[in-house]
Amino acid sequence: MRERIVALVDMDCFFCQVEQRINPELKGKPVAVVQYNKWRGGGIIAVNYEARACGVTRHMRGDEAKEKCPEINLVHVPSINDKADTSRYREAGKEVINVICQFNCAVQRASVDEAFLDLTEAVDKRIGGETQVSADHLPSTHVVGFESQLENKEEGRSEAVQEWLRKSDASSEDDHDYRLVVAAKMVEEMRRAIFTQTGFTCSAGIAHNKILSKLVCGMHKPNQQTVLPISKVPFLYETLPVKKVRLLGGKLGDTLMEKLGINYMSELEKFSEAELCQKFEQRNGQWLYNIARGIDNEEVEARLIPKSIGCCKRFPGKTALKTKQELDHWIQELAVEVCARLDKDYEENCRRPRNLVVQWSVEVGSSNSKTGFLSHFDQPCLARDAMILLCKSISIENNKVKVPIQFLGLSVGKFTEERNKANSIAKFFKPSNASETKVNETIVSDPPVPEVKQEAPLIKTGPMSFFLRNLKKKEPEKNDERVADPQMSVETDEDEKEPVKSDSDKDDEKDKRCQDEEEAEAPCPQCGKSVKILDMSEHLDHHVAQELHKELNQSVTPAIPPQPSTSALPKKRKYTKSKNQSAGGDAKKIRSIQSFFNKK
Ligand code: DCP
Repeated sequence: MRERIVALVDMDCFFCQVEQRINPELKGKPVAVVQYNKWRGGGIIAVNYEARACGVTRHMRGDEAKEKCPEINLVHVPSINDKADTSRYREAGKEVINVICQFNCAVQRASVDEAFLDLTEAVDKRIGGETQVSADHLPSTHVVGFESQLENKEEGRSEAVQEWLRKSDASSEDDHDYRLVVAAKMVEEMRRAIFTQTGFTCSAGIAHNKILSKLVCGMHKPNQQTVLPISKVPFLYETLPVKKVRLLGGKLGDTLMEKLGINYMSELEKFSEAELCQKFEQRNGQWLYNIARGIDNEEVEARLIPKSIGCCKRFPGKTALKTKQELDHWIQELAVEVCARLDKDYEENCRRPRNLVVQWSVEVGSSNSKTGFLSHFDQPCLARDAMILLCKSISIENNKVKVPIQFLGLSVGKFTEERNKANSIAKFFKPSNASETKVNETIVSDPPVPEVKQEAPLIKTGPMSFFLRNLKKKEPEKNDERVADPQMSVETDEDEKEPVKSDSDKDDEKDKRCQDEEEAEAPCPQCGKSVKILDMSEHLDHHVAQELHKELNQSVTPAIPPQPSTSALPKKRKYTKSKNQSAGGDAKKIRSIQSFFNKK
């Protein structure tokens, strides 16, 4: 199998660059972006490289930064109703993505300021017509394992790149390195285009997979890129602490180090696959065995829009939320932001979320979350549902919260596209030839769940718009390792940035959260059967289909095949054009319904 070529593009001190573009007077000066609050000048969330040179770091308070670097410019994140407004940074991130998309590769937005790119095909296409790549084409490239002894850094870098180019033979059968050479040239061009079109600089990591590209991306910052030839992985691993690897920054990394008694990635290679599987379960074991050899099969998932939309706020120290009213107030505030962003997202992407997640922390180092099924997208419903979800899980007596809340987050996710609105199952049965033709010509990969749900007679929403009443409580709750740092009062885009944790921690947390969300179950309001919340839409969809099926059966007579059990529901259904569907008529519609059920 030919090796994938993956790049990670990460903007340099992104929020600072955005502020410097707005106020060009700040260019070339030390700048930090501060999430302002009254305690010691607020918390710093981004520091530019000039300020870093003076010793200013993220997580310092504004006052501390001033002590370190008196000439520093502290720019406050804009806020609305005491809540950070990060929209200018998100918009700037989109501009960058638009430039990247000009380069015809699969792009996975990984956060507000970084994206993974799969350059495999683009590189293969280029190789056909590519003339020689010279060091001049790679003016900001570094190559792991190729270092020069020259004192002058730039001369040393250039000499090392030339050495790498000499060794990467385009004509050799093993052309892995040559493909990386071509990719490096392409990423140089892309980064130049990003700068020309947006004014922002970025850095990049180029390797054969996501984990490796992420590992090397930050090695030479700002405004540079680093390539990792596969043959140099052992060299890199020799001094690479286990916890630096994406997905190993959290609990798995700790357990790994403890159980195997290792500190560096190179030590992991000594363990057999069987040993690793026995100690860390099959899936983890195999993954560990592979990653110890620089192998990671995770694809770049072509995705330009976030998987979830959310926001959060910290309430450190004395500001912790102590009453039901305070909780209610902040849930309302968070819901305003989520809904505003949801509306915008709907306009841009025509999709609706299926679930709602409330997260909270009562102490540093602990985090809890609850997931509910979401059917209404307006602020009052979302806030009410979130409040119900939260109150089900925390202790409140006489309106007092037993253990004050230090962190609160709201997010919605598991989006369903409504692009095929006109093709909803309900409309499928409408006797309009025009709409029918349209339906028949469209391949629908995911049924348009929300409309159908609302049209279905039995699913009308009561005072609660999702199935909280009987939501199963998952124990224990304190396994979602998010750290809430009382020193920080940073609000971030839940999908995009975690305020206080390393990237690897973030990935681990996300995995855990996803797992929790996937496991949560609730009884179906129609048949009472316990169904995974994430499968609820599809399950309800099945009821809708049954209802429609029944209605139609009463008006027309053809035989209908037995209905399938809900467990036979596939994850995704494809409605393809069948011969029988080419013209209007009830009998033909019935045949379509039959095939709908038969496919299950
Ligand atoms: N961010 C945030 N809270 C954090 C971390 C980051 O709000 N705890 C925001 C500010 C950053 C942006 O996200 O500018 C991108 O974060 P990065 O971790 O990529 O860091 P920077 O882009 O600031 O710097 P670097 O050049 O080191 O990537």
